[in-house]
Amino acid sequence: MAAANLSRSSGGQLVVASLKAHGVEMAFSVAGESYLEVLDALYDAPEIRLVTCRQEGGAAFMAEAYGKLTGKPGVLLVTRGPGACNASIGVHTAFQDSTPMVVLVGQVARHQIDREAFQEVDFRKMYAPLAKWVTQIDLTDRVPELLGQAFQVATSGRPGPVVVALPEDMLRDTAEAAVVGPYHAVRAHPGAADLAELRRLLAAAQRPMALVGGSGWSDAACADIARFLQANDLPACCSFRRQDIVDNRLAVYCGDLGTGAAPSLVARVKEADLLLALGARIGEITSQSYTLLGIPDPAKTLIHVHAAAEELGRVFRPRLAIQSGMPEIAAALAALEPIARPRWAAWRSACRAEYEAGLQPTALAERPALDLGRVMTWLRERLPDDAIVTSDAGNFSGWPNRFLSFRRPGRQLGPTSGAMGYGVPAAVAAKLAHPERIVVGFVGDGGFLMTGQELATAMGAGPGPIVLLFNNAMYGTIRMHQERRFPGRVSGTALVNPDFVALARSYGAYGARVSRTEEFAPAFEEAAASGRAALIELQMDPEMITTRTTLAALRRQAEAATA
Ligand SMILES: Cc1ncc(C[n+]2csc(CCOP(=O)(O)OP(=O)(O)O)c2C)c(N)n1
Ligand SMILES: [Mg+2]
Repeated sequence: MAAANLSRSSGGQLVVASLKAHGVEMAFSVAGESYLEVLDALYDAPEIRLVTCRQEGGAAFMAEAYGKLTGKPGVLLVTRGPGACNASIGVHTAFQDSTPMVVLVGQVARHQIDREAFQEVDFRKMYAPLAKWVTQIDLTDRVPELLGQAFQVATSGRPGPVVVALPEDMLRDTAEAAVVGPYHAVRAHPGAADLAELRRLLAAAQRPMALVGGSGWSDAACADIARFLQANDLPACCSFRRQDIVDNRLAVYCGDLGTGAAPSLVARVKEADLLLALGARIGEITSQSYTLLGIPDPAKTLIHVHAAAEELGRVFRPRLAIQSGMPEIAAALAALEPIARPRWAAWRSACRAEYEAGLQPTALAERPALDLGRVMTWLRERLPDDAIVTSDAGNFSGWPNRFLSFRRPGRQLGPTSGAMGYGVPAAVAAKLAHPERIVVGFVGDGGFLMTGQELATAMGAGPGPIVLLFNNAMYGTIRMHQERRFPGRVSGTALVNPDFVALARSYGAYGARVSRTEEFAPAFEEAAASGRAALIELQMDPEMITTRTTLAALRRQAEAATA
């Protein structure tokens, strides 16, 4: 416990003293007059780096990415109605991605509440389905208590975002209150009987598969789970955008169940007689639109391990359900006596061989001038073990997801919520947290113009991330769906773009345009050596709508199906 501080303090000072007591080192903000007391108290707290962002959507994604990367709550400060509305996309992302986050929102004065005062919003109502918990602190002397609760709730069980509304007059009032901290995240441990049953079920399996995913994986937990998988020669895949949990180079790793999942992997998971889901919710994307397993009877032995009791048995009925934190289950599995001579060696090596075959770029009738398969293969070799890769939402993300190789301490930070606008802010936040590492942000032309202005947040903050902008002059994902459902009828998905390189340079960033394969490596090296934020625009062949197929092929298939 931190020492009690019983001198008289303003609410704003108690907020900042509490953040310090909970170990907060960085906070992301867009300023507002509703929380001047907090900003002023931060003036006296150089231990907390206050990052001034350009739009609350970007700031919220930065806080979310920081939480995802560090496992500590990402802290966001925004103003009442307009700021909180802009920030909501990051709160929703933290909720779907199970990321610890604490959002402090300035609120109208207590004596004005329910008059629809200037920018007034009832945050308990607004954030009810988006946040794990919402509170409002109405008494200055309760700041330490309720912020303590906020950090506990954000980090314990299934992590998530907590929103704390701070009425501006409460922040001005003074009180004598003991500041407490730090928080202790509470996680369940697997019991001995459950572990014995898990081992018994696994020993009886013919074609088992592990599915790792979700949040809460420390580097040590990843190392433990790799030990368990290797000791049992157990093939493992991962859930959507959680490709960094198992080192992709290990013989047990067999690919990911994202939006561009390899059809061979989907078939293998369907064929498996036992699925050991570790941390994954087995949500809509991972379950391939709920087609992977039967509902509610999964029609195979499902062992489901999750941090939250309410996720277990929610959609799929598990044979064995274990509530546990990931470090706790991983340590227990690493210590479990391995299955002697597992009978699935051939099954495991067939799964792995299919994954390795998928790393070969799909053969095309005509090689495009900018061959993204070759670019990604080069990048896979080039990126160091600790590189951080962030991703926006869009079809371009199929390229890094399929061809890059992920492992700890490197990271893959992407929105499993599918929120566009995530890639650039996440890359900026990751580089602020780890200035010494290479951070590469993947984004489409659509997503870049949602939050690309956060490049300004990276300027003046030392070395910046390298943003790879995949320009196909369209909302490609939606165009893909359009070609499948309404072939040849392009509506609302074509984009007229600015000169992205000139735009990047106007921020003071390094900028380069690449339209041929051989131009990529020198541009990347120049960007890495530039010592500042960088943007490389990849002028794609717009026909290459996924890593596996073209727009023309999709249209032909759709027309043939409706003919
Ligand atoms: C905030 C938000 N708005 C809309 C969507 C729907 N959506 C998903 S992908 C996509 C297009 C992405 O375009 P771009 O960033 O250019 O990537 P591309 O698919 O072309 O590679 C859209 C509009 C979304 N996921 N998130
Ligand atoms: Mg696009």
